[in-house]
Amino acid sequence: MSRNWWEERVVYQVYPRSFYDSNKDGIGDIRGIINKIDYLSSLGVGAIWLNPVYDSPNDDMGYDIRDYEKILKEFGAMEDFDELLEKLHKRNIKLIMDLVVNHTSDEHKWFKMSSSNIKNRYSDFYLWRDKPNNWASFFVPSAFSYSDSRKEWYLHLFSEKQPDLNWENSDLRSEIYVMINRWLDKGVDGFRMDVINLIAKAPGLPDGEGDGYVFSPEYFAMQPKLHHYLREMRQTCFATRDCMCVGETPFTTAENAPSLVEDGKELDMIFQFDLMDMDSDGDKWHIKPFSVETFRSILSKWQKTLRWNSLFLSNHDQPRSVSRFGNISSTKYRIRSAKMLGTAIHLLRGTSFIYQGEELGMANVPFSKIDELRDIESLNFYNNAEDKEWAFNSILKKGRDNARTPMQWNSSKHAGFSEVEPWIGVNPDYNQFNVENEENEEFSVLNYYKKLIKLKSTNKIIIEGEFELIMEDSDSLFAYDRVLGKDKIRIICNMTDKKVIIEDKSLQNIILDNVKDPDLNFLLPFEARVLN
Ligand code: TEU
Ligand code: CA
Repeated sequence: MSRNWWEERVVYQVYPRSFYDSNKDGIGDIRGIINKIDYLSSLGVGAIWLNPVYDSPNDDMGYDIRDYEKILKEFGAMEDFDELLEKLHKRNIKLIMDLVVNHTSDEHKWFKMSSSNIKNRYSDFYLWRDKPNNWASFFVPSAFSYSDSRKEWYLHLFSEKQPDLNWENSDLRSEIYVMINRWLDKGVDGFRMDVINLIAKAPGLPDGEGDGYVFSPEYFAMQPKLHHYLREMRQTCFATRDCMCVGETPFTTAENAPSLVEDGKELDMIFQFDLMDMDSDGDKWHIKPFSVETFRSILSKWQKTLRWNSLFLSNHDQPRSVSRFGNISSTKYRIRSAKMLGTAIHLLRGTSFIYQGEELGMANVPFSKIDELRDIESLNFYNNAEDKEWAFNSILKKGRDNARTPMQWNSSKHAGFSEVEPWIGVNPDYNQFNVENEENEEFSVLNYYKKLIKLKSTNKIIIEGEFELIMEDSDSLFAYDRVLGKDKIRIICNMTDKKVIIEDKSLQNIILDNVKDPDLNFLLPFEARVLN
């Protein structure tokens, strides 16, 4: 059987606002990405996932779309987008767009029409009620807001400027499919589908159980109707095209996730969040310490559950992985643990997603006051918190802006991202961790990632091999074999700051290692080794 292209290409996620500013307004833009195609190509990645570039008032940094057919002015024009797509394709790099269809902006023309008190085609495009239920939203206390013009309440799982669409309305669904097909006809290679498993809501929007506002995923995630919509969408938009659909699907479990991917009639793969939730105690702001056992058991469970996984440790919603799962107490450990984490995750079976800056070992940002932050989620959380000091500390560890500061290109002012003050401050560590330095430093995280990407996209065993967990009783190691027929590659990662003796030395040939003179008898702190 021939492989799908996404089974042998590594995806690189570009957050356009923070990638490269080409026109000196402090905001990254599409021309900026075009200017950096040589860099993308030098990484060896085979596809780009672009965070939303559509017209938006940016209440939630582009996840509140005002017009699906227009490019955000600050990012450029449709001609720039077309040029980007053409130039990426010339370099054999595919382009995946973000598809945000659980909600739109309240400034979208559909919502403006829908909130009118005169009945029209758009009246039922959103979820209107004469009184709110008790659901809590992701970003604000209540998931309902009142429309003064329509004199009714509308549902918004995210901010009040992100009203949820009513997928039961077939006119709405048709409009969305037409829009998707227009982008596909342009030549884009697929979509990362924002919270796609939330589009179907429980009929009647029943109250969640509990007092006050209750976060109620049992009524808004993974509802039975979801499968009908996804099948219809695939049939109408994707079935005859060679494109990739990855669903962002919070609240999926090993029990229900296969229903989204296993028969190939809905999605190609999903992002599930077990790893991202492993250090949360209740909600994301209450933090639990990292545990190797939990890390290992989550990954091995998913490797066994799905035929094909999406593999990631970071994205634009998550703190930097090296600060979270690695060790940044010294430069040496930071560099080594960044490489170790990349090895642990990206050599598993599935499609690797690398978030911009991960390949440099970019770390969390030492924000010093709340007005340095830009993210609606962090700002709302802080403003509603009683204990501000605790809230700020949680934001330092888990806030989304940790991932959203400018890409670090070189040691010049603003990290070479822009010639003017950027929309969000640069991480002060840019003097050391940046593309230019790391290109010139043989043992940099960047040069290691290039090797990793090459191995991931060219080695048959790494692409196709089965996953087998090994050394499962170790309290320091995450180790596994990738097995194809009688061929085997072994990956051993020391996730702790202690040296670990290796007992099983059945494989002797080191293909890749993140320390200079590896010793087959032991692993140094945060050492990662690939053997055959
Ligand atoms: O994120 C949705 C999501 O699953 C949330 O749990 C997300 O993790 C959020 O950041 C909480 O920390 C997607 C997008 O990736 C995110 O940027 C958007 O804000 C959100 O949808 C709404 O469109
Ligand atoms: Ca710009």
